Amino acid sequence: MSFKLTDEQLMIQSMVREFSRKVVAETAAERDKTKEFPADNLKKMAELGLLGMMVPFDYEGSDSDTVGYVLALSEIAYSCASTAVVMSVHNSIVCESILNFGTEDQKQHYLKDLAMGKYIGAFALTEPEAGSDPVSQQTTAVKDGDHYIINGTKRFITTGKNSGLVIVTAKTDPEARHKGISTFIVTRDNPGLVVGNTEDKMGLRASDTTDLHLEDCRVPAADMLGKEGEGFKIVMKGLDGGRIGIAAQSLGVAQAAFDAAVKYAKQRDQFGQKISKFQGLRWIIADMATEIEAARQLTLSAAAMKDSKKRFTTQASMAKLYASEMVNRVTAKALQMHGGYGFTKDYPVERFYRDARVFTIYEGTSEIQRVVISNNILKDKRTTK
Ligand code: COS
Repeated sequence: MSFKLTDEQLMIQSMVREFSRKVVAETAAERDKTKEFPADNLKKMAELGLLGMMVPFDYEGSDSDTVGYVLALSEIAYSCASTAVVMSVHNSIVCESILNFGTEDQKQHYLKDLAMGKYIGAFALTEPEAGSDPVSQQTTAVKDGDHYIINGTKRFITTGKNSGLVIVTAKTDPEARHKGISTFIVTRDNPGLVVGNTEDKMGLRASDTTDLHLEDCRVPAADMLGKEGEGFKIVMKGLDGGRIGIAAQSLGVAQAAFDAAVKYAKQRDQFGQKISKFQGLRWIIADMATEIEAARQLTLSAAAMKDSKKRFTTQASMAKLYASEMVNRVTAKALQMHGGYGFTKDYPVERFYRDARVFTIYEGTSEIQRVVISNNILKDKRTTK
């Protein structure tokens, strides 16, 4: 499959590139130090329509396709990976899940506000003892009249503190496995939604990652997303789209590291010449560029497959696996090319290197992506009994 971007996709790319490099880039290094949440970036991104990118116009979105979204997200990640992960979870998982599974009422009440950026969305699946294996989650939702009462603890929740709405998974039938899980929309004003510990992370430091405690959290039955017992499929479908988002973030950070490394190699003199003249470095540059291009094609291909409404689970996992592993290789090489300077905060590559590290971990580790890809090829399995 080859890609000729449409005029609209090219327009999105160039508009977001300009915004990202002028506005988002300006505060990225400082935010990495202070861990300040990028609320001001997000406010401006809402004005540009970047917080409801794949949401139809009818629900105040930008009605972009996934390819356009991937291009935009990579551009934001190029300047600030912390801002990009907030944008990714909000668009890829939260908006998309409500769009795909929400009732008309939920779309009117929540999706419109999300798309306009009135608040940011979060997605609470992971628990202290349930990461790669979400079926083993302990959070429960018990029916009580026209409400459900949710109790449990969620862990590593992106935008756990700064979101206005959280999609929460819970077991409505603790005895059942996949079919015992349901999803709920829980809003910030719910007194039973309590923010716990905020992680002190190696990278993506301006994006808050927190525990969320659900303490007798009463949620109207009307705020269940999808049907009872449908939660696992909603989550898996959401993660399929989310994984394309992580691939897009990987592309953006890799491109930033690559551009920084090329610039440095053309400026730095050693042994009486620019270090870009040395064949050893030129081969590294060639390998980096090739890997970035391969990841770009995989990511755009997964996005195009999603846009064509075909099942894209395998392609999303392939893109996520390859792009997230690629960005870790590329940022490590870019840092190495900077020599001792790469190890300092005077150059941005050390931030890129730290930010990229989690990409092979969140929204499904590389190992889980390999499980998904091989399961779909072999189709003879269930990983768990
Ligand atoms: N889209 C729609 N439905 C899906 C799906 C998808 N991508 N993946 C699975 N399903 C459905 C299956 O069709 C199956 O339905 P039936 O019971 O009706 O047949 C059901 O879900 C169970 O699927 P499966 O047997 O594949 O589930 P497993 O428990 O074997 O595990 C893995 C699947 C391991 C792949 C899954 O648990 C996973 O992705 N884990 C990682 C979770 C993750 O990313 N965590 C990070 C937290 S988010 S930061």
